[in-house]
Amino acid sequence: MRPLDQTITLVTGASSGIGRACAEVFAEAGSNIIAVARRSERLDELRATIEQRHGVRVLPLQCDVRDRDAVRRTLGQLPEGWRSIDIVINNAGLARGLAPIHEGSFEDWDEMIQTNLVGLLNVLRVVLPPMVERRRGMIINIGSIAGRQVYPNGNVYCATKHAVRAISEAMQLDLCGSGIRVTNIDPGMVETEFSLVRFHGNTERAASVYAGMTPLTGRDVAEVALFCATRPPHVSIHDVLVMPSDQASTTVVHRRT
Ligand code: NDP
Ligand code: 8X3
Repeated sequence: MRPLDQTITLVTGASSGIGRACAEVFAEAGSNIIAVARRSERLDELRATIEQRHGVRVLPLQCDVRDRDAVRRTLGQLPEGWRSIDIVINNAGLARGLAPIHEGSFEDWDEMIQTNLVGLLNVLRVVLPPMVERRRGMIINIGSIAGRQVYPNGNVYCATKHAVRAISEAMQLDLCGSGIRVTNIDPGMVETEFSLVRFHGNTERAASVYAGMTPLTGRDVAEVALFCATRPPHVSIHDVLVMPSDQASTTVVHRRT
């Protein structure tokens, strides 16, 4: 018996980084996986790998979380056998740019707000009502250290992650006694495609973010999420801050070079 046998976990942003690692780690624990992202070829590859390795079922769903109608259509009308979701990992998100507030790009701001905040809400609003009806379920929101501390030029990204934190706390109030647990996980630096996306594909600049220090891996974060999800039903881990040993805060990072 594995701890999550016969369960269903929905992961947004499952095509890369922390989300992909969550799909792997939760499948290892026996959960069937609904994998959501925009890049469908990556989701197909994930399905083949995970089904073969872990003997669970994977449902790949191409969906842009910013598109409210698409989220309603895709997650609101799941195929037979996939409707009873046990765990939702709200992970899809991104940073775009790193600029002082007076030089920021409206396009970058819109993309971050629409993905990290509106997208997360779109998903929650569709997946929560059936959970409330069943009086069972768990939501894991992936925030960030940037949701606790702002840093120079991080303005709007930090604001979206502060908002995720506020939503997690609000959900804990609204859903108290409902049978649904809400966990907020705030990671520090994790080496994924995050910085490549932030710097619009500039590989050199992305690599420099992690130079001389040892960042977290997606798996490190996924294992924390799994720990939270496998506590007994009367235990709710509300809030986790998980940092690389080399990082003390958003601005204090120990580098060996
Ligand atoms: P990656 O860029 O590796 O992964 C981001 C994932 O989000 C991808 O699967 C991407 O899939 C998905 N995604 C982005 N936009 C959308 C969208 N509109 N609709 C659906 N899926 C979307 O980065 P990380 O794994 O690092 O990031 C995951 C989360 O972790 C984010 O919320 C990020 O803010 C947070 N985080 C990251 C940290 C880090 O240092 N890396 C630290 C703290 C928090 P696709 O492009 O295929 O749609
Ligand atoms: C990602 C971590 O500090 O680069 O959320 O913003 S940070």
